[in-house]
Amino acid sequence: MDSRLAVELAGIRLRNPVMVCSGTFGSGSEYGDFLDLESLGALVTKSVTLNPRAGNPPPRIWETPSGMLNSIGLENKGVERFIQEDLAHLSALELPVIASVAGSSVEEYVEVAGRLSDSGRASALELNVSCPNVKRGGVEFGLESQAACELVTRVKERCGVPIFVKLSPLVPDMGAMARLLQEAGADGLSLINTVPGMAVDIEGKKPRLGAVTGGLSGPAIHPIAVRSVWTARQQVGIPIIGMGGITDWRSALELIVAGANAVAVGTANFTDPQATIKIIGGMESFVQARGLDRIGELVGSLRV
Ligand code: RRO
Repeated sequence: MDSRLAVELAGIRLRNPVMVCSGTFGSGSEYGDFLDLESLGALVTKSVTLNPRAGNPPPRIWETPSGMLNSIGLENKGVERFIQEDLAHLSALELPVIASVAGSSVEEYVEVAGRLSDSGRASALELNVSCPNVKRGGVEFGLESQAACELVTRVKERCGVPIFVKLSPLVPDMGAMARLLQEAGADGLSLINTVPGMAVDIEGKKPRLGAVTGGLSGPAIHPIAVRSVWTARQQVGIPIIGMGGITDWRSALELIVAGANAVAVGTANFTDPQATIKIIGGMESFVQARGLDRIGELVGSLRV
């Protein structure tokens, strides 16, 4: 382990800046056969709601050129079972766990966040205000700054752990949104969620996804993520977790140079369960070759 990769995010110490994105890593244990979870910087769990949700009709996944559409529809077992079954096991690891929170009302977000915070088993929370695949509780809290800021204020009043806000790339003014969220007390930002999209079967004249539309992830969206991180970084000092289409250490470092303090790998885990480990190795070689004392020197080092 190379201590030059260590970073601190909102008071949480990570052994390296490489995390996994919400929704792409199950509850962690599914990947235990492929890698040592304690090699990761942190793990972000799939978004949970107050009550269990069955999710959207199949098909839920469609592969696209350089990407993947998903429409899972926030399937989850509900916050209580998640705390008892998944967080209990994850919190035994030497690994910061960030629990992702969703809801269809401010009250639901506050309740779910409060229970997770009270459990003492999450190092931080990620407020998902950018799910493209549900009718309520998705982007309506995350595209309009007043609604997003009110949500953050309410959740912060209730919780004792740092709060990251995960935003959609569709936020009309990413810089202004980032600044207002920082003023509202957000401890950090997670940029970006998937990009709304759809695909069509031209023979059957049907949508490829059961829910018709979905969220696009994978290399196709990486430049959108870099631009979102860079735009937000010019307005805020709070930590940014950069994500969207990371495939290797170079695409991860692009986000860091653009302004991210840490990165999260998502779709790449599906094609290579060891993608994160390879990215960490590549970062180690990079800091070594450049003679850097710590990877943090690269954060926002972009010269424009
Ligand atoms: O469950 C999903 O369909 C989903 C969620 Br909650 C999200 O935040 N982003 C995404 O691409 N899919």
